[in-house]
Amino acid sequence: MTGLARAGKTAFLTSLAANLLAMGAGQPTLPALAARLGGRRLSVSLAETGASAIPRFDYGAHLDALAAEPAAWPARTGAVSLLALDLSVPRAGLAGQFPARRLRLEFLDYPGEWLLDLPLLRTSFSDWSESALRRLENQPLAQDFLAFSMALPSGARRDEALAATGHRLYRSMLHRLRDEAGLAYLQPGRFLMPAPGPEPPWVQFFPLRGTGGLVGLLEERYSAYANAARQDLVSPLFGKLDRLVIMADLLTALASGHDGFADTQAALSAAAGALRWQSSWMESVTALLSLRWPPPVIRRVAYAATKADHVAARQRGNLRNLMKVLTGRETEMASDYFALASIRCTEDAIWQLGGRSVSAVRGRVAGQGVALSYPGEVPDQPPDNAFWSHTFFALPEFEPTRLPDARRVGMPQIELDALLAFLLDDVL
Ligand SMILES: Nc1nc2c(ncn2[C@@H]2O[C@H](COP(=O)(O)OP(=O)(O)OP(=O)(O)O)[C@@H](O)[C@H]2O)c(=O)[nH]1
Ligand SMILES: [Mg+2]
Repeated sequence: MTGLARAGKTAFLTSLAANLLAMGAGQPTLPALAARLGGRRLSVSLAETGASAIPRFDYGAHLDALAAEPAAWPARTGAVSLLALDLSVPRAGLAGQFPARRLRLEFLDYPGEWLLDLPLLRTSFSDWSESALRRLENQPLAQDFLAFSMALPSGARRDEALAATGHRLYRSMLHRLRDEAGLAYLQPGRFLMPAPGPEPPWVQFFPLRGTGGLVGLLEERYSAYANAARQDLVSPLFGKLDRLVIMADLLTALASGHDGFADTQAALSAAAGALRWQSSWMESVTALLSLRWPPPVIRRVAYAATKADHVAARQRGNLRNLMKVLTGRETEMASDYFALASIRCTEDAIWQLGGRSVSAVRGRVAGQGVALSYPGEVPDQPPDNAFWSHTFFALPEFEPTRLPDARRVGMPQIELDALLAFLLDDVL
């Protein structure tokens, strides 16, 4: 389960756990999944941690935050974590007389920043430097770093202190681009979200054009970084992945304007492009390393545009289609597209705006109480220049619905049920 930073991954896992557990207890929380099961009743429990080395997803803390007065959204995620559920699924049809099938579902909350390291595994240092530097050219927040790299003599000699200074400037610029400019297409991802444990010295690199001793040093470090990212991917943890949910908050990207949207679009297409070759690439590497056959391959991908409760039902078809246009490519994986709200905070409402009725939503906006919102027309294609010339697309930030009873009755959602029915279709 992955998505760019702030895409809504933690909210998704929290809602998924609460709703599956409540469904197992007989609540009608996930209608599309129930329809797929055709009357068979799931039993669901949180799996034991056992001797697992991966931190567990803090389901309890996130539910407590949503149950508190006032309710709060889950905190920003700082590391990889795992949600594991044990399911028992009665068999369908004539096989119903055989014992129920037992499944363990493991969901990995994979930091969005790391998704953008996948394309690096296939890119040389000089190609990466070229494209990274080109993206920074007109970026005001990059001026300190760019001034430093311009001032370096061409063919600069191998110098660890210079490498460290450049790295420090580059990395603090990445942080500002994410936190102040809201950009997502930022590489390398582990500069923003470090891997656990002490940081190896080879992280100290930055993009630089040309040749010479310093470039040689940076290139060696870049290769070491790419190797470490590759090792992570073939570790037992990732080697077991066989389906994927990719999330993006396209509504916020639309509201952030032309440049912000272009950045999200580029980041998504880089990540989706890396996934296209991932299956064939992983296949050979995992087979080689583990002498296992057949190696697991990603066979199902769900693409979800999140926070879809910001727009009324009539607009969600456009949102789904926009996600499809931005990521859709021919692959041998089964894929589907969703307009998802993991934790629905609004209801649809009709609003009289400038003398006409529009399909709006109603929810609690921080500092304003209950308010109506119509963010504007969601485009079903990447918008053209005419779209950006109006500033009518605006998004409020809704407070989470307070959910004191989610452990028992689950929580309101949009299309989370359909997404799960697709993702698990073959095992159900
Ligand atoms: N209205 C609404 N807002 C949501 C929903 N899901 C997420 N959000 C908003 O998006 C923010 C980020 O959600 P998270 O689930 O923390 O996102 P994340 O992808 O885990 O973020 P990082 O861990 O920082 O990468 C939340 O704090 C909410 O403001 C949803 O279903 N509806
Ligand atoms: Mg998170």
